[in-house]
Amino acid sequence: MAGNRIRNAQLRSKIMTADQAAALIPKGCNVGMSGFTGAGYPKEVPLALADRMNAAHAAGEDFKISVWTGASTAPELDGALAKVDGMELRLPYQSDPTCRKRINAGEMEYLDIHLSHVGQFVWGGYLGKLDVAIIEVVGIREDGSLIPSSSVGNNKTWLDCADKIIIEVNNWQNEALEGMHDVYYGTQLPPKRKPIPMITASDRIGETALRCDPSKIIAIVETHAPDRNSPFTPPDENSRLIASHIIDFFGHEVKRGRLPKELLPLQSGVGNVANAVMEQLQDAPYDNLMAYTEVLQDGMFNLLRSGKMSFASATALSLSPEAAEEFNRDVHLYREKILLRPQEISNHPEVIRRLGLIAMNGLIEADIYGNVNSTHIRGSSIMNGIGGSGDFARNSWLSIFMTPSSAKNGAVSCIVPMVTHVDHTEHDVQVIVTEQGLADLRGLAPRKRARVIIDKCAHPYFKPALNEYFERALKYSHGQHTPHILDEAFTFLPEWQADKAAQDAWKEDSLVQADAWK
Ligand code: 0RQ
Repeated sequence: MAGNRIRNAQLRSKIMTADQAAALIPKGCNVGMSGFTGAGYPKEVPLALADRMNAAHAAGEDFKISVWTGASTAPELDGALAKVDGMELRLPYQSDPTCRKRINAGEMEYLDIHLSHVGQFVWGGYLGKLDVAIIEVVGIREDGSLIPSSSVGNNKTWLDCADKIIIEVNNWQNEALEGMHDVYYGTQLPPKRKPIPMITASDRIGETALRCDPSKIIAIVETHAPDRNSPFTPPDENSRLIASHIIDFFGHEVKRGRLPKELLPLQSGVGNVANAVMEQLQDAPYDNLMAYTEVLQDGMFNLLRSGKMSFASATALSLSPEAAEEFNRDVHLYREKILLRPQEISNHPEVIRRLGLIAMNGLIEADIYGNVNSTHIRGSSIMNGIGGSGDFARNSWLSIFMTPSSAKNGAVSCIVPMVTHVDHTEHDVQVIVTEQGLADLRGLAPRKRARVIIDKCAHPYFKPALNEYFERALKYSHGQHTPHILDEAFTFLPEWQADKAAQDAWKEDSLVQADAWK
């Protein structure tokens, strides 16, 4: 195994152990790591670095770094570094439980940036200097260029901007991945920008490998480990209902001539619900589907396998262990069907707008006017991050958000009077879907939106309270464009709803307030 993936003979002299490579990473530096939604992240150096940090902390020394990635990684990276309290700051998207706990405890900083913005922020110098890049690749070519792994993410930016580079060559990933990447080198900073020359999702516009200055490489570590994605849960009843509302809606749109019969390129977000929608498209009457997305999960992979989908452009494969094994074995079958691109291209607003995507993303809560919170619990605790949902929601042809109508075993309504944190404003949200139904908000002014969202999307248990809130807002709100009772908008919580006395007190108060405003 040793060396044969490293075709540049000179670079072979840089091969060392993960411990030796980790020893080259200084305290307090900014480190750009590969990895996007559990794919293509470095598997060994971060673990060795965590050990080093642990030893330093035990000896009473401070040892933290700032970690920049493409998106979420895995327990061997985010989990390991968070566990030893080794991260000063993390950006741009994470979903690790230990990391989340530290962020919400105020023990580490988290910058939740639109995924398409990260590259230009780094190029613009707003995030400081990138000291070290740690990048997983499948191999190194004779000319020193790098064959990307199962994700591309921000690797191009990290390699271009970092002072020093550590490479992990993962022998587990199939070498036949070579040729499935499309790395575009035409992006510039303003005012020198030119149009990105992509007209359809399948256009190849760049190179198959990442350019890399060999003099910056300080270590090469050989690994042999699969990406550690978790399995998807089989679609539950709610996911199946959400998927069928969306598929019915597509049928309606095709019938009215508002969508072509092969639909438009699909973007599908992370998680089980997004995956279930893709699974259900398998039996829907659409062929020649295309995807222009950031994450390619099992559901989409199955569509490609069956031939229902002819092509998918993404920045990462985020497959269950079974699907990853299958893909790794049969890469040759997908060579003409998948392109992996840098996230600044997969999520680029210009391309998303030009291709006219159908974007489908999850949410935590939506309000009766269509504002969406994708990231925060009760306005203050982060769940994962905005990821690419903002890039797609604002710029797609059709922007769909989906969620079960309630969370926490039915205790919490996901439709609320006013969201406790806004990621996607009412202006970026065209359709909201729950297992109860689908609200098409296009062309509706706020009061009509409220009626449709409550009527179609709210859980029957919460519907009366939402209607009651809205009716009183219509009566007492200061303004009638987007009627609200501000003192009450955030008290729509289960414990408050169970407390009749508290509700009566609020009603009294809002009457007094409304009088004061008159
Ligand atoms: O928490 O597992 O602890 O119970 O939120 O919710 O229903 O499992 O849904 O996995 O589809 O995730 C928005 C988080 C949905 C995801 C979000 C709790 C719920 C559960 C997850 P538990 P579900 P999903 C492309 C697009 C932002 C990024 C994005 C996300 C957990 O879709 O991160 O879209 N989106 N990127 O119990 C309290 C509520 C709640 C709630 C849900 N109202 N109150 N808890 N939960 N609603 C990909 C990338 O950008 C990389």
